[in-house]
Amino acid sequence: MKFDVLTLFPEMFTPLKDSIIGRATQNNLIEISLTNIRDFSKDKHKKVDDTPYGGGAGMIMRPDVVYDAYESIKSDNAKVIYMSPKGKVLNQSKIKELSKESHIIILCGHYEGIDQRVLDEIVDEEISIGDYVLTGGELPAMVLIDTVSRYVEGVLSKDSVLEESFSDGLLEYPQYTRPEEFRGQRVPEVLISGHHENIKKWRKEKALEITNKNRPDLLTKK
Ligand code: 4FN
Repeated sequence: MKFDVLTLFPEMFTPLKDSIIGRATQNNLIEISLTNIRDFSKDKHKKVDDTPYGGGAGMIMRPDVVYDAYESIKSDNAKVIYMSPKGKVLNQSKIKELSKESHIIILCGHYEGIDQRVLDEIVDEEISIGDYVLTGGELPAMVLIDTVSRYVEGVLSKDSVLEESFSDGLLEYPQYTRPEEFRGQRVPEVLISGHHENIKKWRKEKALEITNKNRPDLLTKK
């Protein structure tokens, strides 16, 4: 799976080179290519933005500069995603769907956004990661890369994949490790009992309890 990111801040993506995504890159399971939109400015000051027609505060990214950056990396089989608060909110089923693509181009906005004409020209889908104000689409792009990469064959261990299908869209039950007693708090007795049926039942109850308390919306879904 190849991710091509079009961004004004490619340095923001360096942390991805560590951890699980970094390992997946080294194993050639995924490839992340960063294109600096600023490199495609024809201006002597490397300007990429301008004031909005109709007036208003802030600056808008120019369509010609974004388009030239896109043309430098475009391919016929790629899906172009614009990370935007106007998009549908990303969820696990969309993530699984995207993991079947072979080439994803991710466009990140900055300032007050991007001229609508280049979006209409190149974008297949707008996706949001949630309802809050951000300064740019780079963090959302990293969220997309992290979440989609997990489903690429070979990135996750078999255990993690099994564990996830078992948790079934609920929040997770509480986990414990050694020591058996920490600051007077003991590990729940059932987990030490070795009684696998009871452990399974206890975990299901705890998962339902926390989901019902904090995220009842997850229970009414599906
Ligand atoms: N954000 C809102 C309403 C109006 C504007 C924003 C906002 C970055 C370029 C977009 C934000 C949130 C989730 C990209 C937010 C996302 C962005 C995202 C994002 C600079 C223009 C902007 C009603 C959501 C609070 C700035 C709501 N997922 N504008 O944040 O790119 O992907």
